[in-house]
Amino acid sequence: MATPFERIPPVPEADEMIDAAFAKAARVSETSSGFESQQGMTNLAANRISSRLGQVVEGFPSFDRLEGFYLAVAHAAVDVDEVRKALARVDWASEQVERIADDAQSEISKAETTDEAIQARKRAFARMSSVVERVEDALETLREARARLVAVPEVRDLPTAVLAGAPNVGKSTLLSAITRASPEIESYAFTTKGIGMGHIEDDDTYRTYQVVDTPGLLDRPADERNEMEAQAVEALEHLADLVVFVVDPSETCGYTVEQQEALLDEIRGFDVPVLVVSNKADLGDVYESADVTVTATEEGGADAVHEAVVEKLRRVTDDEVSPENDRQKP
Ligand SMILES: Nc1nc2c(ncn2[C@@H]2O[C@H](COP(=O)(O)OP(=O)(O)OP(=O)(O)O)[C@@H](O)[C@H]2O)c(=O)[nH]1
Ligand SMILES: [Mg+2]
Repeated sequence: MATPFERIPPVPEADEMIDAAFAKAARVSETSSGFESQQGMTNLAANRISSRLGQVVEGFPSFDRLEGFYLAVAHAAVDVDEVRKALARVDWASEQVERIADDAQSEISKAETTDEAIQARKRAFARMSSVVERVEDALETLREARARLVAVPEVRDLPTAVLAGAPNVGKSTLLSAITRASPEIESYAFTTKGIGMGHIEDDDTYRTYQVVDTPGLLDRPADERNEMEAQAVEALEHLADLVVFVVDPSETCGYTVEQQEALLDEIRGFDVPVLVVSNKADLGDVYESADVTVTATEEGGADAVHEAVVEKLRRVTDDEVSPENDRQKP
């Protein structure tokens, strides 16, 4: 496993970070005394906090430098703008803590009594805690983002089908119906944010194909996407050898067939073949111009999609066999 996200370190709680730093600093007073001890405590606490905050910021990949699939999934997994703002605030806090320590150093050096030095150190600690507490909501955002990003599956150099369609049409249900669903996949396949990834074995050619579900990216019109999301869609388009577009003609998804068709028109603008699937056949409606009609929630109800995806992706790989698949041939 190697994704750009797997090394993001755990994001500490503000309280926990402050307590640990002050506890460590308190140990200094056991080895020195007077002004020196107050300065040592302040420095140590500030270094602990600012380096911890710095590790958080550096642990996240630079979203500008992400490419291809991982750029696309970053946007599907988290609100990248929100994460960047949170990172900027945590970075700010780290700098503030260092500045507070610098101010305290000069105050302590000017103190005339040990008591004044102690008071200056205490004020510095109080200011540090308040700065860190102030970014606890940013830390919370990063904690959630980390949980989602470390769960991003590794993308392999395999023929790839990408699921698209309005929200709630049954993309995630279809993904687990047509792929080898490992428990690991199941756990994030049904969340609204978070990537679905599954694999299909082609029993005739011994090749493996991957199917990707990126909730939130290919489910609304282009004019509702910001620039970075548009870039993410482009990356996804690049990754896809086939788009499986799911239509819900029952409209129980909350979108009219017309709205879904508008989205389909956009996807047809991609330079990628499209397989149109009419889902929720059990509810009695059919989308007439679909390539296949299925009921994803019924046992074996989506087999026709499985077969169509295999057939289409096999044609892709007949043209260009990827190195990874080549090795898997017996
Ligand atoms: N009746 C019926 N319901 C279905 C069928 N397929 C999916 N559903 C239901 O439709 C709802 C949405 O299904 P999901 O698979 O979560 O849809 P999605 O497109 O992944 O939704 P988002 O990830 O939110 O965009 C769920 O309640 C499913 O149980 C089907 O074939 N028939
Ligand atoms: Mg889904």
